[in-house]
Amino acid sequence: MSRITLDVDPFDETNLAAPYPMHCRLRDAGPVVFLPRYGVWAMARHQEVYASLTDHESFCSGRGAGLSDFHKEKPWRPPSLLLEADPPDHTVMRGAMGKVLSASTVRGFRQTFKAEADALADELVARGHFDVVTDLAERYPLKVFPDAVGLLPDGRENLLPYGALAFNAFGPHNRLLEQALASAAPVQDWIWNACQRDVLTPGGLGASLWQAADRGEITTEQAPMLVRSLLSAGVDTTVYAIGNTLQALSANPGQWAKLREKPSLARFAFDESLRYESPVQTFFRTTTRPIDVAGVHLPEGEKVLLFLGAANRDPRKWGEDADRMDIARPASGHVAFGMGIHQCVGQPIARLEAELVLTALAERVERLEPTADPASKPNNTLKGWSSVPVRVHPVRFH
Ligand code: OVV
Repeated sequence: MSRITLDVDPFDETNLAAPYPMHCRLRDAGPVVFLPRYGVWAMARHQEVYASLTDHESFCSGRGAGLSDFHKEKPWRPPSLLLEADPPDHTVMRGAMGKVLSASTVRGFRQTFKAEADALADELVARGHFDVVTDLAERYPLKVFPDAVGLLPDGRENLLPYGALAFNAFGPHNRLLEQALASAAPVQDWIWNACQRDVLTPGGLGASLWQAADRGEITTEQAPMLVRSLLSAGVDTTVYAIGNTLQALSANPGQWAKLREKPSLARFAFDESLRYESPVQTFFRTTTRPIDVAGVHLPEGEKVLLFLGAANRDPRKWGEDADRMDIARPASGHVAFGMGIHQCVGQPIARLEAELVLTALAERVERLEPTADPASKPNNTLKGWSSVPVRVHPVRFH
């Protein structure tokens, strides 16, 4: 089959803010299409995205999970030992990180995370109106996650700019990346310092990674790099995820009502929201060999752009109402956390944070009424909002 090309720019700010019409074009054009603007291939259907994510031997991560090919260009920072690595090296790092972020460790955070979620919900309900993003989706993870990692109180304002930089850096050298890089040096210095053993509180996730080095499971050079992965992937992702979930639920009062009726649906509501508006929209892979995708030939060493957010709305997988948010829908099989060996290792923490925030609000709030249109927050990889103002209609007798 001959190659299908499509003249779209997925990193243009209009498409970043409103990607869904473009997703439809990409999926309908074919199982894999060539984007001449960047000289890369793109997949936007669930079947091919899923298949590529689970075939790490043919679609590698070691040449970068962004547009830049680490075989051809110097990475903006030393590559992540987790995200930007392949087996067998990746396997060791994933084992160490998986142990530190295990379900049982994360169960230990529930009490303190719940107390913070309840206190914040009480405060916001008492206030009567608030901004879902700045007053909740940013505040909550920025409190509980750095505490869990064991960061000192000072300098935490560097975490969001660093995450924004890391996720913009997966895209092209456009205005967004240039802006993020402009003021990045002090942020990067602060982050690297925060990864060192002597500044991490005993008992935290960061200290656990250093203990893995003490036990010889990883080296003392690898330990701070894995702490850096926590700080790169653990903040903005959850901020966008919680913001997107509450934006979607406030815009769909019927869905909020379903959650109110049964707050134990919180985890399902979160999965459906991840499917419906995926915080991480895209990742790249690089072909390790010539490979046929649905009859189309891809050479070795080609960048492939995987549209997670488009796969999650593919009507071929989810049916004709894929664009509708429905918390009763079985959303499992979405690829918002990725799939395969690189699937998000921090999921247990992300899910705990979301569950507790959603439950605390569902118990206290009859309705979250949007009081203005949400404002989108442009990023080369993340889809979300910079502002979502709402009025609270409280439950009468909580
Ligand atoms: C931005 C990002 C996403 C996922 C993983 C990492 C970074 C990492 O540094 O490992």
